[in-house]
Amino acid sequence: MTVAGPTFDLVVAANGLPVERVLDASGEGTWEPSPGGLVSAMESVMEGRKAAWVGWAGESGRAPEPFHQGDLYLRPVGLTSAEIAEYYEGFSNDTLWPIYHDVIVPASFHRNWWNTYRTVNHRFAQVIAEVAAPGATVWVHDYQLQLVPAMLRAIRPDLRIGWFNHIPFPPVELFAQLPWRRALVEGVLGADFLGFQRTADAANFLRVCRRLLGMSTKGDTVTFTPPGDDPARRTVRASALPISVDFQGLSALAATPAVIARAAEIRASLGAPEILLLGVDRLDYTKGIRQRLKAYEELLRDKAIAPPEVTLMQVALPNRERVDAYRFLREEVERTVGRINGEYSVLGSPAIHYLHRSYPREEMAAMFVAADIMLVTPLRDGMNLVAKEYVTCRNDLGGALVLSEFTGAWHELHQAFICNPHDIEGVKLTIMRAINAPEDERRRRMKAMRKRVADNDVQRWSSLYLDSLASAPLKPHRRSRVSDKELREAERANRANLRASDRAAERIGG
Ligand code: GDG
Repeated sequence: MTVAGPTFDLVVAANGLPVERVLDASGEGTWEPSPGGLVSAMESVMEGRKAAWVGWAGESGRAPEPFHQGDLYLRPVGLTSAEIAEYYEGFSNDTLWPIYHDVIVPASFHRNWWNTYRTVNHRFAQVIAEVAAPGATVWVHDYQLQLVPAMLRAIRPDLRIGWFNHIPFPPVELFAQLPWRRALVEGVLGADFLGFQRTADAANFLRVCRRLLGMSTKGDTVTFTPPGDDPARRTVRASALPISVDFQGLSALAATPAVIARAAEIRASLGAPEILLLGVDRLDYTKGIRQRLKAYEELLRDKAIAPPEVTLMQVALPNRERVDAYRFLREEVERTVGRINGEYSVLGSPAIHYLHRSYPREEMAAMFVAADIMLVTPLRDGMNLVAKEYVTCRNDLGGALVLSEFTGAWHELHQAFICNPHDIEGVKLTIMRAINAPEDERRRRMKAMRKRVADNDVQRWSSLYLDSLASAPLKPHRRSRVSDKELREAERANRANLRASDRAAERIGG
């Protein structure tokens, strides 16, 4: 007999739990916060809420027993090692991730990965259905769980379901490459409200609905007839709600004497450089680490800068190392760092301090306080919280942010020193501009950016999101001059056309 577990009015579902098991020296496992953008953002939002979080615990095999962390009930989902390879490393990170990030590396398409993605999404939907109280709000996160909203709605039509995409949503021309594009869109449209980082991402999604699936869109809504037996038309809103950071909490942490003292210690242990450049990224090809290192190497070659006066600290968070593109990236980055250090370091003062590991939050804050120039140079990034964390930590209005225009953060932080990471000459010039900018200009820029983040912090983001979800589902709007019947017929004809091309794509999809 199965015993029913506790149920909750708010359920968050994400690929990973907000904690991961870390083994200490004696082999004992403890649960530590898992690093990464999604968890950083949701941590403070979930604090003090009675809610459940459904996610994979990060290891293969049977799911560990559910457990509490403060008020949060953590409900692990088990994945086999084949599912980790096919659903997570494969379909999520080697098919969707490249397509959603401008195909910086080519995407791989395999039908068995897709089948496993479907299986795992269905398992998530079932687990969520078990922990959601009647009429509960369910907040599904990110590209790994795009089929969950529709699968969950089929099991539990009483729930209010939201989905938020942390990464970019690609232009229709790239999304169209996916042999399973229709199922992915129909999957997220099971939600009542869809959140994206930028207006452009929401617009790309709506364009996909219109152009690839023949649905009708108006403003930020899409109206469609869901597949299956239920003929009721639904209207779903797709809006931009840029994610943010816990401004109050993080700036208070950065103001503590311990963090300030640690920042001074970091500078001293790096040989007290006049100018400390800093990069902090998950080791991902989207983050533009190669381009940053190239620009830095050329500045050293040109003798525009040199250690010991100038040094670069690069923190590279270990990541997805079983996916080839990530292994190759790590090898290349480490080779490049070795070459640059061999060529340009002076005794006791390396040109680059490269750190391939994860640090506690306090240490990250100290690094942000210590750094004169923060380098955020992604080729494509949904938001980039590091940029917002850096300005949040600069209570002293010191430092300067060099920011790629291909990040979501750029849309809010216009006072940063902006660069196009593909333009190496431009990155070099921007770094030098940031280094040489008069102090009062830097302070002015920093002040404006801090105000922007303080006014739009992660608490505001989550309440806007949950309010939008609470006011959904929308009634189908009937103001269109075209009748409902005509719309339905046009949609049907469109669908038939598109289905034919989808079937053709499925035949060649593996
Ligand atoms: C995805 C999207 C979007 C980094 N090193 C350490 C560490 N970090 C923390 C940072 C930051 C987070 O990880 C990284 O967040 P980002 O936003 O920069 O990037 P992704 O992981 O790619 O996040 C992104 C985000 O979701 C949220 O929607 O902004 O576009 O790709 O918080 O501080 N944290 C700790 N130790 C480290 O060594 N503790």
